[in-house]
Amino acid sequence: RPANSARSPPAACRDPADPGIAFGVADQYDLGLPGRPGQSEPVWPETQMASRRSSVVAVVMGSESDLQVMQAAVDQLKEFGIDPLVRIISAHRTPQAAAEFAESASGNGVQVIIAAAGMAAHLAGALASRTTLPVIGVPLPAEPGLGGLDALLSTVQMPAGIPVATMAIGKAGAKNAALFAVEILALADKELQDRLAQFRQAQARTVADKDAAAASQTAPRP
Ligand code: RP5
Repeated sequence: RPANSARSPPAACRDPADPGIAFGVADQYDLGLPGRPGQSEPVWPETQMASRRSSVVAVVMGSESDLQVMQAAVDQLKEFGIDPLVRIISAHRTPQAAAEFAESASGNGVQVIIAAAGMAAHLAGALASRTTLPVIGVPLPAEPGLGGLDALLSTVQMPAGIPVATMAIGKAGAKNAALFAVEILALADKELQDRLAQFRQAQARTVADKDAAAASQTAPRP
């Protein structure tokens, strides 16, 4: 099959008549969510939110306030040619949407779910409990909160039987979640394997260049 087929959801997942929930980078801060200033009515009723555009990777977060950190995951995925489905779904505020999303994700072409939340961060576990897709959790340092330790423990301490692959708190975790998702997809995608190898090489080169620059500044003068 084509090298990039793992990154294209089945045609049946796309709804050309309704691209409304296709949160891309361009409209990331115009989510049309209930309660946004200037918008009196919900754009997407909770129980209809799970049926729109799809992608092989879904980046789900508990609040719009998480987007600033989770943009790192979206950007990293895009660097690998993956345009993720971005959703704002709360395990506590919109539990029905969380259930519907998780239960329909696989059928909609999603292969990996990245779930990020702060405070009592049950989102990743709540989604994982309703799907057998791999779920990668990103604990976030929400305010007011405990600096992300609250979310870390809520995300990582899953009972046996429902795993969540938990990343570091915050931006590093967001970026690593994207890379981990790419690594999962790369198992069946040679092109992604090659891109991952290039990414590692470029990363190592950057560190080596910085090392050389630092060494040259601290070298003893003749
Ligand atoms: C969590 O509560 C969200 O994931 C967010 O990190 C935190 C605070 O949410 P907001 O009050 O900013 O919407 O569910």
